[in-house]
Amino acid sequence: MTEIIVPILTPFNEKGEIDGEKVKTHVQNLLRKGVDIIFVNGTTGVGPALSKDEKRKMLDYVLDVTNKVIFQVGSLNMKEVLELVNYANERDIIAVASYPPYYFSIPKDFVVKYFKEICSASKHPVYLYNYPGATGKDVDVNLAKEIGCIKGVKDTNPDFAHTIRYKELGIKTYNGLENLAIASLSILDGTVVGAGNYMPELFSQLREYIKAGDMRKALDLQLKIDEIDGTTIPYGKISSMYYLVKELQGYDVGVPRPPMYPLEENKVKELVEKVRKIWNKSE
Ligand code: ELE
Repeated sequence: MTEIIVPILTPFNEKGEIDGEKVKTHVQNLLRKGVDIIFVNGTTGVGPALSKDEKRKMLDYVLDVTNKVIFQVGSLNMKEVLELVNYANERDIIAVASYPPYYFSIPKDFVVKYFKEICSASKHPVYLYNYPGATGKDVDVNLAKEIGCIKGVKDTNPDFAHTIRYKELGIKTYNGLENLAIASLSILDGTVVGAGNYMPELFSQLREYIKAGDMRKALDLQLKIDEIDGTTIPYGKISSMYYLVKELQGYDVGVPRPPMYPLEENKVKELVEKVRKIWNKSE
């Protein structure tokens, strides 16, 4: 069966500290609603904005509930990357993942070296998190081939043809965009969806429709998901999720931490009303 992977948001309290109990409640609910794997320290989990200690804490809180985990270790500090890989080595997880070194203009062979170093240090399979729109680097199928040790990829890329090509390497291949979930769940190994934090059941339902060959229903549901996901953009997709989990899943996952600013009360009310209206529309 194809996999639904949720890049888990990172629950913070008012002081900006991670709240471990909230992580666990959230993971339990996601698994109950059909999510297969938790991706830790991704974009939605504000991975680049977490300290090394916070990244480790997130891993352990999730591991208290499940070992179906992909642990994102990317950083511009190589020492930290390797420490996180070693931390993962002592734990039972599916894979470690990393985006390439971002921000700096570097030649491709530096990217190759970066991933090779991770592979040599890791006892777990190493997955590539390719998100050219955010990192400014495209580690495409050819570069992944050159790296040689990549065992899976999450490609956050509107160019689905780009994602499909990784299959040439015979590796686990996921696309990371909500609006391509229908395609990812049909022909790839699954989908990685941030919006799965607050509407996991809709992605499970989407997978059911696809499995049953009911593509018309699947398409209508995909369009509903897109409409909901699109509604959150002006409010900040990541900030919105905290409020939508509370509203739609029924438990508290804390607040976002600046620079993901919390939303004012009137904005939350407006957002929730809009989303509920779309959610409750019949397909
Ligand atoms: C998505 C990104 C994409 C999910 C992660 C994910 O969070 O790690 O703003 O939709 O382009 O790839 O969150 O973000 P948007 O894999």
